[in-house]
Amino acid sequence: MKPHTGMYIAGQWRPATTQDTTPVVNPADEQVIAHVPAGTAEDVDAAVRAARAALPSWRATPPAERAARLAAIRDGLVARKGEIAETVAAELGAPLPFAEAVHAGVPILVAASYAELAALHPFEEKVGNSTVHCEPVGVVGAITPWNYPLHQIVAKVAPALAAGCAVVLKPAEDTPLTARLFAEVVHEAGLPAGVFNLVTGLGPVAGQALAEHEGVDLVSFTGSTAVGRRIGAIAGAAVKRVALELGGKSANVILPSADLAKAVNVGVANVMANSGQTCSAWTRMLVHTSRYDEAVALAARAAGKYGERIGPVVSEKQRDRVRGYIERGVAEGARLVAGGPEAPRERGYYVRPTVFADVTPEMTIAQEEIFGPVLSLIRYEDEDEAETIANGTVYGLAGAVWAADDAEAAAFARRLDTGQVDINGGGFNPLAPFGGYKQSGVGRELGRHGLAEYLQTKSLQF
Ligand code: TXE
Repeated sequence: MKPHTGMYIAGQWRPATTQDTTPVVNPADEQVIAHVPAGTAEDVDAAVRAARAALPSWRATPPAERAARLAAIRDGLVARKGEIAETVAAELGAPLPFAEAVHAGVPILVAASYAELAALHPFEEKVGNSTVHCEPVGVVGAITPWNYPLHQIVAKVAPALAAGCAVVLKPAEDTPLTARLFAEVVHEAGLPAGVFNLVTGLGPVAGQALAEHEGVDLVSFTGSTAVGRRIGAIAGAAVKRVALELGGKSANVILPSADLAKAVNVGVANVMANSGQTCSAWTRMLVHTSRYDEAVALAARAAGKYGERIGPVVSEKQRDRVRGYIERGVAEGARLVAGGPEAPRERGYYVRPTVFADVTPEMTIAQEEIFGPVLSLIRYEDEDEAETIANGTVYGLAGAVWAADDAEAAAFARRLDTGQVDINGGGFNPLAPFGGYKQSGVGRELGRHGLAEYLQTKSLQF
């Protein structure tokens, strides 16, 4: 892995003004693999100034030309797919095939979708005697987490660029190498200097300075609900736009008519993917009482098969946090049927794929986001109870419904207070809006709804 020495500001690679750095650790073997600049408020200020300076001409660039730059970014991601996968594997610990298929593959689809949407979007519309102009919000401060390092970046930067915004990105301190790679791709794609800037650094230092900067017109944040709340308060006080994509505790509702084995196997795979570090993961499996014991046996068997195949979680902090939740589940009386809190290996931040049965809706493991490979099976007596349990958390990000036919599952999906529901397995769609009801967030990402977050309207009456 090559040394990582710079932040990217106004088209130049720079160290932090203080020359300070932070280490990047490979969670699979606990080795330091690089050091990255620890940006401060001063660096954030330089980046925001660069973005403001670049904004007028980028905003005035025809959408077709912005689309062409996005297509060049997509091509750059495609050309460096293998390198992206290796980088995510090194700093997140993701197994290489998953890193290539998902961590590199999905952002390519998202970048491609915005290259098309930028060209197609009606930035000017006639409404009665008015013309409505969709104009960029301005300078975007994007703060991203480590769980899907590149996807989280592209899901913000691509629509922002399509809209005509300039961007300052502050990626997670755990996974800055993927962000650096992305900045290289942007540079090679020929984006004018200052339109995209990268400041690495710690959340409470560089992240907070970015959210607070008066030159930032919109803060787009993905991460924990605790930090999201702070960012919402900062944005509220300054009356600036904000988009928050926060945690989840999604329900996988298996109706009695469903193909149980398929629903359970796909459900377990969904939770174990990325070592459970997915905000939309279906971490609560709701099963009708008549099929509950069968589902528990199937889930335990499915989780058992993961064994050595699962990657570590991102950091020691997250490993301890996830283990703490597993211990809490046991202490509150849930029945462990797979996995447990013990470390599966001597080195690396690994957690055993874990399944709990006899989980009741009020238990901590059924209410709080664990963000690790931990599944809770909850029983229900009838559909009304399934609805109450599914909607009975502060979150509302995603979910799944399984039934003999799609229409039955879709009818139940209408009863869920959540932004996205997969019907009988579903499948990723880069054009479908993604985002939360309730405390899972504010705003939407992906597709034209995601683009709208970065636009403001001006209507001219004739
Ligand atoms: O998140 P943080 P952490 C959830 C998940 C996980 C928990 C903690 O439950 O276990 O959050 O993870 C930046 N001002 N999710 O501690 O701290 C930080 O540098 C401005 C769900 O890693 O929220 C990083 O870039 N920025 C989630 C980003 O916020 C600040 C994905 C996220 O880090 C800041 C990740 C501050 N004061 C965690 N403090 C999802 N929705 O997908 C931190 N940051």
